[in-house]
Amino acid sequence: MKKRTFVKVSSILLAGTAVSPIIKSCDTPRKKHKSVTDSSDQPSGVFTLPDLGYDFNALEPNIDAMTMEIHHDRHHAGYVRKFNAALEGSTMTGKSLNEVMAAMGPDDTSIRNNGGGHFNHSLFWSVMSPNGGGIPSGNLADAINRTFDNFESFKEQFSKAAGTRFGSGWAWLSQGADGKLFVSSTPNQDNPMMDNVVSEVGTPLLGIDIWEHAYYLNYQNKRGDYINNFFNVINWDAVASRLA
Ligand code: MN3
Repeated sequence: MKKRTFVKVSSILLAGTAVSPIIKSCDTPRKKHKSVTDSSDQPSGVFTLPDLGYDFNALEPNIDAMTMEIHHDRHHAGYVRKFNAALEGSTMTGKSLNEVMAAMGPDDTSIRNNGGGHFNHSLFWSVMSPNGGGIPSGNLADAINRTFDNFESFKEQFSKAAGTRFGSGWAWLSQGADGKLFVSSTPNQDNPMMDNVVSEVGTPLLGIDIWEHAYYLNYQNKRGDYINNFFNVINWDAVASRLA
């Protein structure tokens, strides 16, 4: 099958099977973290693969269609499936995704890896857009300038965190409980929501997947180019909407 046909057919298949769009979280002041997906509409213990919200090829040339399709339909779908299986019969059944992130311990291996995988990828799709790029404005720009002096300095720090992570993992821009922003990096599928796992805890606003499956088809070993081009697709409005 030709690549174009393949992508088109797959998009139709995806449209038919995706069951839960990424829903912007509502503000609940007592919550420590903002949701990536609104867990209130999901049955207890049953998490679903969110729709991308754009076509597989929509982020080209920055991220290629084949990578997006495999990443979403196979990698993320696999995390969701294994996460649901791991939750069955566990004490975390019935908790929201945010609650699971906060409650899990370092030894809850399958929930940590697959629940983290579900949380991280749901956020990742939502902070990218075919109309992305540019620089943030408003409150987010102010917060970035307060913490990092200016956007370029933030970009440098974020890119360094992503570029120097050894092996697989993520780099993050997060907001701590004190309201301040910080950049961090986590291995594997860990994230700053995991209170009992990571040292720098906060609400992730922006995350970049730096597993090789996120870029290797197009960029091979040039992780730096992938990180740089990721900035062309960042949906800063979506990032800003996650600020407390
Ligand atoms: Mn990934």
